Amino acid sequence: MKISILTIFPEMFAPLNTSIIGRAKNSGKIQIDTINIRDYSLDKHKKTDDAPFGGGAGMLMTPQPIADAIKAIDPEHNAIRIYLSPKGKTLNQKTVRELAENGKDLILLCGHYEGVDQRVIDLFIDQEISIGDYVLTGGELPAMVLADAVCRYVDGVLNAESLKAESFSDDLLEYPQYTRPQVFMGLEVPEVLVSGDHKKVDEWRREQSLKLTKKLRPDLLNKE
Ligand code: 4G1
Repeated sequence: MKISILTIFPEMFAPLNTSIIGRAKNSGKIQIDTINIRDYSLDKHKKTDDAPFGGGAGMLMTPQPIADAIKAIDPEHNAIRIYLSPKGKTLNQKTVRELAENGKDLILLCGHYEGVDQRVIDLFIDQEISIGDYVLTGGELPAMVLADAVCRYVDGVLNAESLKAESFSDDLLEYPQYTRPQVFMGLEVPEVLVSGDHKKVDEWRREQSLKLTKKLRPDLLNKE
């Protein structure tokens, strides 16, 4: 899978070189390219923003550099072109899975300031996706969230064990987990987890997951 990220702040994506995603990049399982929109600006000062027609506060990203960047990296429109935007459909795990399994490369466009000229969206964007309802300074963190979530599903990025456990507990919250020491600041690990009875352990975890989900996220139980 290749993900191309269009941004005026490519240095914000350094965290993707760390941990599981960093390892997947280094081993060639995924490719994440950050493309600096500024490199495509034909302006003599490499400007990428301008004031909005009609007036108002703030600046908009100008269409020319974004359009030329997209035309250069995806001339035949083979990729799914996504604009991370508060107007988009809120991201969920179903959408993540669909994007991962679809087989197409992704182009993620990150807005900054007051966003992008509407004509870029009308001419070049396939989908708008939001990661939630709050105000941000740019679409870079949302693009990183989407890239992280999608890359987990690429073959070999996670160990098969983790993905299987996840599909088994689908749409439930995680049960409480414990590691050594068996007593910490006076609190003991639940007896069943040290009993050695794997069937009992599985039953306890399922029960805990259901109880927690009912209490904290009942909305997760009434899906599809
Ligand atoms: C109106 C949040 C504006 C923000 C209403 C989640 C937020 C991209 C996202 C904004 C952004 C609300 C996202 C707001 C995002 C232009 C550049 C848009 C930054 C910008 C609820 C600023 N998921 N926000 N506007 O935050 O890009 O994807």
